[in-house]
Amino acid sequence: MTSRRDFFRLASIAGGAVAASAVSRVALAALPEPVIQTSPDTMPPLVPNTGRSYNPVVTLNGWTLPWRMNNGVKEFHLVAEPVVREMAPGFKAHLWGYNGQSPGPTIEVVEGDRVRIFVTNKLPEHTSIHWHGQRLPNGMDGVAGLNQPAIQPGKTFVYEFVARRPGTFMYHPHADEMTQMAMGMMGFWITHPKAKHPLIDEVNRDFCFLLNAYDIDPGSYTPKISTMLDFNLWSWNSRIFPGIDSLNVRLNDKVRIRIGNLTMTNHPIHLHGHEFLVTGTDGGPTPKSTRWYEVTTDVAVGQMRQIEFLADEEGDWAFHCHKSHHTMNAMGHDVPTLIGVDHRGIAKKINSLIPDYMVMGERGMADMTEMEMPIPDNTAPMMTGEGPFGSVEMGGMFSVLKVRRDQKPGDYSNPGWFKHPEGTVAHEYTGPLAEPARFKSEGGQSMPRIQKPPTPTEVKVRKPSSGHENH
Ligand SMILES: [Cu+2]
Repeated sequence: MTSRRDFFRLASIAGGAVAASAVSRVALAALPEPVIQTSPDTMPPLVPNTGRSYNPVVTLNGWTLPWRMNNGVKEFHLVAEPVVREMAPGFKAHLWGYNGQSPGPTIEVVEGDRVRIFVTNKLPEHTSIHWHGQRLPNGMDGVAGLNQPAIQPGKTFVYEFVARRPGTFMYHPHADEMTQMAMGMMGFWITHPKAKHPLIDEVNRDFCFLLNAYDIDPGSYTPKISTMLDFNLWSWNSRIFPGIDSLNVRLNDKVRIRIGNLTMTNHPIHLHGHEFLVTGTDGGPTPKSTRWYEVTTDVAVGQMRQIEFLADEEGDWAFHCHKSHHTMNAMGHDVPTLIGVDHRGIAKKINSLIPDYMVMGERGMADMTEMEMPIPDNTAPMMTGEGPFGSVEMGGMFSVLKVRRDQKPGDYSNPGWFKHPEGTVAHEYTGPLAEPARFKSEGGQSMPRIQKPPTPTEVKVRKPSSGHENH
């Protein structure tokens, strides 16, 4: 905390315009104390106690960086450093991030705020920060080599600009980008409108998270940085299901969720039980005439999306990426589909050589979650999550929107499982089963085929075994 005396001392130092350059010894003494976060839990919203007021966001499994007011300027201190991030209970990754966590803390400001951000580099190599999506002086844009010299290890740089337009933004390095983003260096930035905005509604709950991805071999701790597409951990704010907190809201709350994508592929984000509007993109709020209701929105690489909906259906609603391999955790990729393959003969032969040999996946992969096979130290099961009715068989980019009648305003705590009203849960049918009636086709092919093969070919669907190149 800054004392009143410090405040006036700082005010005299920070008079003129500051360029993105190494700060002097005198200014170093004036650095705001860096705030470090050690917990991966979702922190309560940071209600502003200085500056213009606003309705703060909640960062999923994250937090908002406190600031200090210095002569009307909001001052933040980011520390780029190696961190240990718990990606799910029992699974810790050695990443790079900011202020103790990956992603870094969310920065929240108000349209028109003058913002000064000190960036201290405690990484073993140089870095920089690009303020993704912002209007700012060219020298503050953070592309090392192009707009500024890189921040060398041990150095502190200062960025300063006015948050000119309200919206959803991100920050990330623009120096050795492939390494530093693969290691988890990124964060969220929210600029709230300074007054009532015709295109920005007041909401009861405002959540945000980044889409990120890692390639960490089972049993190891550090991401492989040369991976371009074939990641094995698909995460929200460097957390994987069941490590991602639920989004807990009150019945009839107006809810906004802000999503930014810093992975190398697109993610169709899908919400169950409600229809939402895309109310904001990279460029700010969307014109009302461009909004239509949908249940899935694709967030492409480098994009931000804001969705909004009325949470008017009670229950535990799945909320996830719709690419099915993005709701799974680390697994071998070259797994052929074995559904429908009869292993009995083979298993017998192999068992005579390897007594413990076990065939997997001939009824799908769900049986693998029941087997609870031993997994290497420090990894997450491929798909898991114990729900009220059994395993959810999910991993990666999956969470739950919990809508409750009795959730208090401003209470973000997990209310537990939904208690379904009598007679509203799908259940087993135990009556007689009729023989299936088969439809006869009414159509026919438009033209006969020539050079027909002598015998018809039947194709059985099998996933390509070459990996995930074609996301
Ligand atoms: Cu995805």
